[in-house]
Amino acid sequence: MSMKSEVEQWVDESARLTKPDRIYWCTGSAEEYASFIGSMLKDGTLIALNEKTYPGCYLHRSHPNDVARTENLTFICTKTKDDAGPTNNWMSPKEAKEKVSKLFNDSMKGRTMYVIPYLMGPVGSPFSKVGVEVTDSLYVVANMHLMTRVGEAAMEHLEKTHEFVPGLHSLGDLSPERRFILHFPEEKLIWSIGSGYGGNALLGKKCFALRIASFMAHQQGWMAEHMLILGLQEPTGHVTYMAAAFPSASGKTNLAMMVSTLEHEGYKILTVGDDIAWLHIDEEGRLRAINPEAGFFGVAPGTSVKTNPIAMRTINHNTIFTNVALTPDHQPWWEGMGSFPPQGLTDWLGRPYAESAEKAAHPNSRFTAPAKQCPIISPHWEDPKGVPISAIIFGSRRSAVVPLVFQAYSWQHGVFMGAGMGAETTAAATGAVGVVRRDPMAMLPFCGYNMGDYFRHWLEMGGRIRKQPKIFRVNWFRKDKDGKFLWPGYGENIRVLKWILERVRGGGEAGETPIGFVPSPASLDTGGMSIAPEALKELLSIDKEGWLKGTDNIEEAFGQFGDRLPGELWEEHKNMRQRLEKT
Ligand code: O2Y
Ligand code: MN
Repeated sequence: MSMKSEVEQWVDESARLTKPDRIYWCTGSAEEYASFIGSMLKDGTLIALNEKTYPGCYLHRSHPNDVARTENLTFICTKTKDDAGPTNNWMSPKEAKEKVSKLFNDSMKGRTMYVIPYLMGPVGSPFSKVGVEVTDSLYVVANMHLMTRVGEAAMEHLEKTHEFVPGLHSLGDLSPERRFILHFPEEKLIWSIGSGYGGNALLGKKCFALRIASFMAHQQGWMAEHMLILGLQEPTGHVTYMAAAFPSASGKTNLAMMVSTLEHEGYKILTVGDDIAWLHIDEEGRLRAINPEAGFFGVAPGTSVKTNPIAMRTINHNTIFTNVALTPDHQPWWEGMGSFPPQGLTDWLGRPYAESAEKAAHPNSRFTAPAKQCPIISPHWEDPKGVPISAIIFGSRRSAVVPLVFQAYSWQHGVFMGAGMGAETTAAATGAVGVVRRDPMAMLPFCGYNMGDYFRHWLEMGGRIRKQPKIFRVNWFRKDKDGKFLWPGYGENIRVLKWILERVRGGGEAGETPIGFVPSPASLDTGGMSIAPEALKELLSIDKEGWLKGTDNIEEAFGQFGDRLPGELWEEHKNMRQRLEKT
């Protein structure tokens, strides 16, 4: 059977269950996108934005109860609970299908089913993979057009690779009681119902490119990670590529698009990706990364000409905004955009904005924009071979304890550092904000299998990579006793990346500490920036008591994995505690 027929067979099966009135196969063409936009403008799904200042841009307001990923309704449906591990919600495939097929039954009656064949990764790359999403949401189709490569490219890749990940999506009735995001990694299948928002509904992103792909990567000897990819260009013109894992809404897009404050010295950033990296080992034993996505689905609040001028230039045309506020002259507006809320502002719910009210834009409001519009997109962002990775960076929001930057002693120590990473929670998922939880490698919500096995996979990959990237931890978010950020962040983060680059080259001064190699204040290039020497000292200081408490938390977190946690990580844990106790 041809691959097209296999896809058709699965689409027929899905249609028998959901009973759409019509089935439409997406081609991915510009005309198709324009016609979908036209339909959504007509039925009110989209509002056109100011054609002069935001050409080709639209606003969508999601259902007010459907504004973020819902981790509590997200399940990994492996045959055994142990294979999903203690950090995932689990349902058996049988129970999941019985329960949720009832919700899919007739869910597309009166609606059109859109079939979206899409490619994750550059055209022609041996590392790219095909997904087919069927959905009854045109908003999802339009976003998939921006975030992936839809149509022909996917079908051609499919004929060569004979493998696709099917994803069945329906808005259902949008009720959280009947909302489920289900992953069946063993059969590489996704079912999502009851949400039309972001990570729950654009199945190529978190569902495929992370949860299903991490499972495939474990089986096949590669890695699917929640990482941005950037190139750091130095004065000679040489570019060094780094991949950095940060939890949701912790500034990955800002870092990936940073305007360096050392540009006058010749240090600048080139963007490869802002959220997901697929990493393979090449023939020479180097780790290479591709960005599986074709667009950015970034958090709007906090994005401004000051914090991310490149994003502002990326998203002022051909962009879909979701849940931002609307000015009277139809421009998008959000908190942290750098201007006061204008008179006559309409909030994300479509109500007149009152200053006394909560936020005008939802804290998890988003923009969806094509990556090719990014003014500093790397010329290699679609290189089929990927880009060679020299440094892996783990970062998270920590207002205390964790220094600005430090380096792991070895790959194994770096895996321990990533596996034990603590992070303050953000608005990207429903639940409390600002609470420290362990978020290993920033993959807690995205790992499609037992994280104990995931850590083992990291260790094994390290054994196979001949030219190992060096591993670092960063924290831009440390605060002083008055609650003020100690580090200015944004474009100044280039100074940290410059130190990382020096360390990659075998240079850069650093002291051995219980937690890793920490730069001395003098070894960071702070020339021309205003930072008090005491602030710099505090940023690089080791809070022994805080770290000891941290090792207790890590012990508890590691304990949940039982004998699936690699012994090497317990060894690193013991060594760190001993080093701390000795100081
Ligand atoms: O709220 C959502 O559904 C979006 S989540 C998201 C979107 C883009 C990049 N990262 C994330 C995330 O939660 O990590
Ligand atoms: Mn993310």
